[in-house]
Amino acid sequence: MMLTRRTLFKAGAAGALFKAGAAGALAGGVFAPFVARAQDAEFSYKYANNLPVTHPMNVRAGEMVEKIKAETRGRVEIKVFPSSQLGGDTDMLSQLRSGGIEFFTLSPLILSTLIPNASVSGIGFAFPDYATVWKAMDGDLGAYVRGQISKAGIVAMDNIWDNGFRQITTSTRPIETAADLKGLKIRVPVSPLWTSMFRAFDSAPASLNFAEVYTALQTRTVDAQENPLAIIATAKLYEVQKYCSITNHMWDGFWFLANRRAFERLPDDLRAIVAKNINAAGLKEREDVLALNNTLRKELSEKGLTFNEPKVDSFREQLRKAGFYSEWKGKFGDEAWSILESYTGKLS
Ligand code: X2X
Repeated sequence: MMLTRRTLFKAGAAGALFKAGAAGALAGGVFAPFVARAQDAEFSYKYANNLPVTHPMNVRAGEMVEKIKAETRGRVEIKVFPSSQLGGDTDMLSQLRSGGIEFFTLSPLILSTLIPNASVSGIGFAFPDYATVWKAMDGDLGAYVRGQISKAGIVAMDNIWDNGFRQITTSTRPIETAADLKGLKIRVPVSPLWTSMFRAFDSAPASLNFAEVYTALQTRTVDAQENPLAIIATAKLYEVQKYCSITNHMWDGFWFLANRRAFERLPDDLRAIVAKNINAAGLKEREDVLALNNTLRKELSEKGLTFNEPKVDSFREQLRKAGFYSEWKGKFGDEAWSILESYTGKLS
């Protein structure tokens, strides 16, 4: 591993090195107090995620862990491991289950590799706007999914964090209608629903963990990807893409997940402090992402991305024609589908 002290410090990974027995290399200097504190905490937990340190998720997580530490008087210390430092999403999900990491944020669609109906919130063109998203996710739809998650030995915090409405970027051509997606080599996250959606568009979707995306675009292994603007900006995907089409083709979030054994090991009062601060940070992160997604277009244009705003009709029509909605209604079943439609209106 080629990590300099500087990048290590920036990434907040001192704990990992310490545990790996490399504390000697870090003795003295700026790291000494960092290491000493890690030993003192009664509960020393890891929170891992796939996003850059500059994304609001990690900015708010940084504040959150400080508050938790202060309010628990140092008894609970959570270290943040951003940027897939501990592995890709599918790998981190295994670590969360085994207890190798205690906290992890994950898209509901990727979580569906373990809990199939978790992806019901990710159906294409389901939510018209954020107001509907939060009503559903903080309401019955979120409660339904959290119920499913808890059956798998994982705890999901009440308020899902935002990823955003997703947009398609390419290095080849702007996407104007569904026909432009035909044959497109597009990276999608590892999830049956994502693959199914882009197959319905007749694209050639390739499942890759986010850790691999920048390089896959740079080497032209794929020509396209789709993500919210906050990620296109903070992960610098604009450096390796030319066009950005505002398709808003699905909303995506991040469930803040905890390993159940680790979470329940916390005494009630500490657990309440942790949960309260995670949910509060999530609500702030939602505001940050909204603000970014509203303002980033100008900045990304200046960095060389060419934007267009396709009409949604051809995309929805293609999904309908391909049987996408009826197929997934069948897979999710009537209960999940009717809860979704109680917020979005009829989809199929
Ligand atoms: O992998 C992605 O594209 C990302 C970062 O949006 C998710 O976590 C689903």
